[in-house]
Amino acid sequence: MKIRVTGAFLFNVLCTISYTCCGETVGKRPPHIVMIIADDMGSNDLSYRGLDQITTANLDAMGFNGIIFNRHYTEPICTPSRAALLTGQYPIRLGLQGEPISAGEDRHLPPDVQTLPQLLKELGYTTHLVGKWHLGTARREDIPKGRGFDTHYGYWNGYIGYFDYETKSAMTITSEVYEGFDMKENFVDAWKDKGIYATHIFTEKALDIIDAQNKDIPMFLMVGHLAVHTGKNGMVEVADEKTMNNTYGYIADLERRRYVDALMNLDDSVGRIVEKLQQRDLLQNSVVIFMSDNGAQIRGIFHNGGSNYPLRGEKFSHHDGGIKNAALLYSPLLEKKNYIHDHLIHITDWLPTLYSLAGGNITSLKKTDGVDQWLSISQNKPSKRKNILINIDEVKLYSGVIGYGGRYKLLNGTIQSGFYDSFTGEPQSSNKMDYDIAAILNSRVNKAIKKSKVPGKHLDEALIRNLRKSSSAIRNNSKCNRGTEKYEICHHFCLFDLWTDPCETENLIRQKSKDDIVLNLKNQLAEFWNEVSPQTNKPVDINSDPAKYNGTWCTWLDDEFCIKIKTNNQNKNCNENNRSTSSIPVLKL
Ligand SMILES: *[C@@H]1O[C@H](CO)[C@@H](O)[C@H](O)[C@H]1NC(C)=O
Ligand SMILES: *[C@@H]1O[C@H](CO)[C@@H](O)[C@H](O)[C@H]1NC(C)=O
Ligand SMILES: *[C@@H]1O[C@H](CO)[C@@H](O)[C@H](O)[C@H]1NC(C)=O
Ligand SMILES: *[C@@H]1O[C@H](CO)[C@@H](O)[C@H](O)[C@H]1NC(C)=O
Ligand SMILES: *[C@@H]1O[C@H](CO)[C@@H](O)[C@H](O)[C@H]1NC(C)=O
Ligand SMILES: CC(=O)N[C@H]1CO[C@H](CO)[C@@H](O)[C@@H]1O
Repeated sequence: MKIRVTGAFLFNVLCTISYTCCGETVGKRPPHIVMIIADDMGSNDLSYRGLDQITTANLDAMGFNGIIFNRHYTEPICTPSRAALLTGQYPIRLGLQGEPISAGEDRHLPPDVQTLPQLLKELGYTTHLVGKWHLGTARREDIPKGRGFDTHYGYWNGYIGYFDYETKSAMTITSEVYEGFDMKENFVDAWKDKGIYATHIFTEKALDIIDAQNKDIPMFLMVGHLAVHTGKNGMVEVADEKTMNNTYGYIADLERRRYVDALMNLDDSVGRIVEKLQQRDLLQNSVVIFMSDNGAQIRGIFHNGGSNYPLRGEKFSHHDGGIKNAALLYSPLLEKKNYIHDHLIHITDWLPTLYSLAGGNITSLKKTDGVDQWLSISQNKPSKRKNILINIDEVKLYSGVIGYGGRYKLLNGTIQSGFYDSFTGEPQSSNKMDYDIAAILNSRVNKAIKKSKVPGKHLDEALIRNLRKSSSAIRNNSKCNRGTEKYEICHHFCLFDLWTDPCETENLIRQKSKDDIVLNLKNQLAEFWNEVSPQTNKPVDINSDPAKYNGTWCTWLDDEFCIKIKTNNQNKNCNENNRSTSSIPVLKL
């Protein structure tokens, strides 16, 4: 109760200030911000991009009513991407540029770094995380409530089973695999919810938060869905197999069928969230953002059946299939809507963009690699961003930069001899379905937007077909249709012209005419190399063993609140490990 009063008080102070001082924002209330993140979703997997297998009606409707980002870059893997999103800094500043954090590994966001929820809280927002965290769990101060979120319902580590909420980790020293429950309502184990499909429980919790929101206080709600990451036994789990078979039986590849079913549940979740915002009368002052944290994983551990077609590469890769990901935004505050945003934008840009939109003064931010993109987004103006550091992994020795306003990409090395660099995933157009325009018009998102009576164009068939055609134009790029032909792997330096060759089929590094460009990009990249803060990766800590904590992952370095009940899981896990080491989905790059 006390916190609410403080929030309302802060908001009133802020409101007064904005009435007297802040130019454009006079009289306006800070918008509600809702951010929905998909896990390992491919850029080809939403139907607005030309996919002819399903119609992701809610997400398509969100993009068509708002904005579809065509050059939205993230990091190539989960922990770095989420760190960049929440801090507005390149992961090399945080030591988080390498492998994702393992369960039981003592690694986290640096304590002094500002996070988006912390900053928004200072501006009077209530801040909520539902779903995935994956930015440190060893101490209470490392988890969401310690890093700026008022509430968290969800999991702390990289992924869980969709029903049993268990996750595993390989003890680095003994190489045993430990398993524990990882679903928390703040600090309390959410045993009562075990068995409910993860996408459903996260949706329910998000709706509860919107229902309970005081309308006079701005809200930041981040929903980190488990979908469409793999769950138990390295598979994407579905809500109900029979329904899946009935609905998507026309998709022969069972892995793909599962993925599609999980994705359609995610699409429905977005529909319900936007619908609830409208029902609560919050939508007309909201910014709703959807994105994937990185590209789909096509091969190797955690492969999920997603597709980045026709972009080259997948999760982990510095090619665009790993980093140029699906992203959408809907907001009545946009001055221009219904368009494809083709300007350069990076995941670090959200922090300054949203902070500023919320009434913050970005010159007071301690440090950011992000750029305030609101003008570019809201008015379809060129981006102020000229380059992007893709990432530098100084341990695996691969790095890359994009310069010249997004045109040229320089890569320096790869991982696993290019294992992740060639596959795009299937076009997924073999099961040709008619694009379901009616489903989009009748989607929860489209109906909610119509009902909210915000001035602007309503979707119709012509507008939908037009936008879809523009956003899937890349499928007709002649260079992009070279099938599964092997491309040159970037063992050392490579240069690509992303404007003429968006699928990165031709390495231009040996072209004399490109020498200046190469030199310039090498200099930019070398500068970033000088700024790398070394990776803080640690072995998985044997003391984190869930067997000590009633079979749960807990904040083991700060365990006064952990349930200290020993289970006999330790032996069980050892045996399991012995039986099936090769099929256990724990990450080893
Ligand atoms: C769904 O279909 C797959 C393959 O066609 C089959 O193996 C599986 O048993 C089916 N599941 C159910 C519940 O019918
Ligand atoms: C933002 O902060 C800077 C530096 O603290 C200050 O000079 C500037 O006047 C502030 N701008 C606004 C609009 O308050
Ligand atoms: C791609 O080319 C085909 C055949 O020329 C054409 O029918 C289709 O409209 C084109 N698609 C796009 C997105 O330009
Ligand atoms: C390229 O990568 C190597 C490590 O493989 C590194 O030593 C070198 O500094 C990098 N050069 C540039 C220009 O990024
Ligand atoms: C311990 O775990 C069981 C599930 O295995 C759960 O039902 C029980 O509530 C837990 N005990 C405590 C004290 O949290
Ligand atoms: C068959 C097999 O893999 N056995 C292993 C089971 O685990 C113990 C201890 O970790 C190993 O020593 C065995 O080799």
